[in-house]
Parts: sequence; structure tokens; C-alpha cells
Amino acid sequence: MEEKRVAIIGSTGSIGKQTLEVIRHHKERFSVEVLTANTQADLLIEQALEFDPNCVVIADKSQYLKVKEALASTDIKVFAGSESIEDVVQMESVDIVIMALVGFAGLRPTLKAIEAKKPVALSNKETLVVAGELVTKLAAQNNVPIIPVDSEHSAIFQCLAGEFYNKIEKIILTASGGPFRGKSKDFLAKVTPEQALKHPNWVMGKKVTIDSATLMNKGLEVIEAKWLFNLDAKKIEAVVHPQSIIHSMVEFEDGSVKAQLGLADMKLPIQYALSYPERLKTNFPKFDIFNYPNLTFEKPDYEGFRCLGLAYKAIEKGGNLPTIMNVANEIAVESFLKGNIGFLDIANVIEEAMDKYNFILKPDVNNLFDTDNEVRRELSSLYLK
Ligand code: MN3
Repeated sequence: MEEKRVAIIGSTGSIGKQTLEVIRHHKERFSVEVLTANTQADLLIEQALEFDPNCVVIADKSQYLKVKEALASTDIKVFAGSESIEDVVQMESVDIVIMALVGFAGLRPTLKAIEAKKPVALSNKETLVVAGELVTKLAAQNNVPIIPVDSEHSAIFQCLAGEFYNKIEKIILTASGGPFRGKSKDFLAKVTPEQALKHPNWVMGKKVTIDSATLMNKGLEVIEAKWLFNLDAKKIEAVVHPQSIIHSMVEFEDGSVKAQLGLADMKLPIQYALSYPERLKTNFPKFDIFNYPNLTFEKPDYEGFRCLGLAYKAIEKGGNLPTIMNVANEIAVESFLKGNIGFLDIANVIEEAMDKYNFILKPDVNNLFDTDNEVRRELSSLYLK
């Protein structure tokens, strides 16, 4: 079996670290070609010394010398600046790119990787939220697969294996409901960042954890699913499933429903994205059906968790509205984590931005970057002081 050479964009984040754990278990199958970090130089150095990549990128230029010196005795090349990330994803020697950046920052390197005809294992959902139409079109033109890493989308992807041209009737996208499932509005109004950062089932980065608590994560995932599987958003139903065992389901035209089950462990979808279409044996903890005699399902609370409805609204109108929604959410989450706004204000900030900013029905990439810039600048000055 040929070894796959992997570029991990965002190797010091939650998905990046778990990707390295998968590779550590399958050294005969995967090697690390590129590692990139935003600011965590020490961890990047440690990872580089263990996995011996061809090159590393530290996006924060002020830490270039530190990384360079620490790796001076190796032949690992060191680059700095986020522009360098756009270069390294195109390297001849890269077989697959794991896009594990968080937020809008994932868009540019994803476009570059696709243009260079690199298969992309996509963990960054914001890329498809803001530019799903452009990204999927570009991928089709370049004949490049986008393989989902997000657990729900990996589940759908797995359910669709072997179905070829069979039509999807509906996708049932499961959500854990987050730490505040069933809580009243009065309770939600007083939620602190510390409470919101405790997710019951999944270990994730801060942004995703808050998005899970507000259900915006599910909203982003509805949009992500729409583009990955080429469906009308009306055919994607978000369902609360607190045990996080069924990672999503697909209903076909004949009424048959397929589901993918497993423990809530991101290493599984990460590994599947890397090894697809093969499955590799693992010694990770396995799902035991008798530990979960009750798998339950509920409708989401659209009143208490307004972000989910806002996401449906954004995708229905389309254009640059999902971009406005996404950046407003990024700023609102950061503002909430700083203690500047309350938990329920997150949806208010997003809704206000969606009503306020200039709507463009058919945006090109530059329109999307401009929209992101403008909204980010204005909302940052309002909410991130
Ligand atoms: Mn998910």
C-alpha cells in the first residue's frame, strides 16, 4: 500500500492534534508532509520534531525565528505568514490536505488546494457556509474530491457509499443539543462562558463548543450538508439526539433509512477521510450497543436557540447572507467569551447584521471577502472592545 503524504493545515488545534493521533497509529499508511499553526509555536515545534515533515508554517510571523532556531538541526523547512499556508497546500509532494482551520480563515487555502487538484479532507465548515457554491463548483471543475471530516457529514457520506445515483429523500442531521438542552430562556440569559464551554459529549475547540451550545453549529452544518450533498435545505432536518451515537441518517425515496453509529470520537471521521474508501483497523474504544439501550430523539427548540432558524433563513436567501451570518457569529461568539455580551445576545447580533448589511444575490469570491471584511471590522469595533 502506498503511503499518503498529508498536509495538516491547523495542526495545533483540536482536529489537527487528533489527526496526528490517527497518523501515529498508522505510520505505515500516512506520513506528515506539512504542519501549520497560527500562534502555538511550541506545540508546532514539538509536532515537527516527532513527525519530521517536509515543512512547517507558523502564521504568526513574530515567532518565525523561534521555530527556525528550534528546528535548525533538522532539514525541516520553516515558513511564516498566512500567505505561506496558501503556498504549501499546493506542494507537489502533498497527496491530501486536512483543512482544520477554524472560521473564515479556512476559505483561501481551501480554494488554493482545490486549484492545485489536491483532495481536501474538510473539517472547516465555514468554508462551505460562506462559499459553498463556489467551492463545490471549483472542486467539480478540477475533479477534486471534498471528503467531509465533520462527524455528521462523514456519517452521511458513509451512508451514501454504494448508493450511486439513488436519490436522497431527506437527511436527518443529528445534534447533541449541547449543554443547555431543555433550559428555559431565563436560564439561557444568564449562562456564563465557563458553562457554555462544557460540552456533554464531544471534545472540541472553543468556537465549535460555543456554536454547539447555541445550535449555530447545527445551522452551519445544515448549510455544509446542502453543498456537500447538493440538496435543498428543506430536505435537511436537524434532530436533537442527546446520546450522540447516531451521527446522522439518510432517508431514500423508498422510505428506507440508513444511519451511521459510533462513539463520539472525532478520530473515526478523521481516519475515514484519510483512508477513504478503505477502512483501517483501530484500537480506539469501540461502541457497545448494550451501553446505550435508549437512543432518543427530539425536535430542536427554535425559540430558545434562534441561531438554527437564522441559518435556515440565510441559506434560503443565499447570496452573501450566509457570509454575513457567519462573520457576525464569529464576532458574537468571541464577544460572549470575553464577557461583553450575554448568551442570548449572540442570536440578536447575528440577526441584526443579517438585516443591516448589503445583500448580494450572486457574489463572486471578492464580494465574499469584502463582505467578510466590512462586517468583521464594524462588528469588532462594536463588540470586541
Ligand atoms: Mn459536527
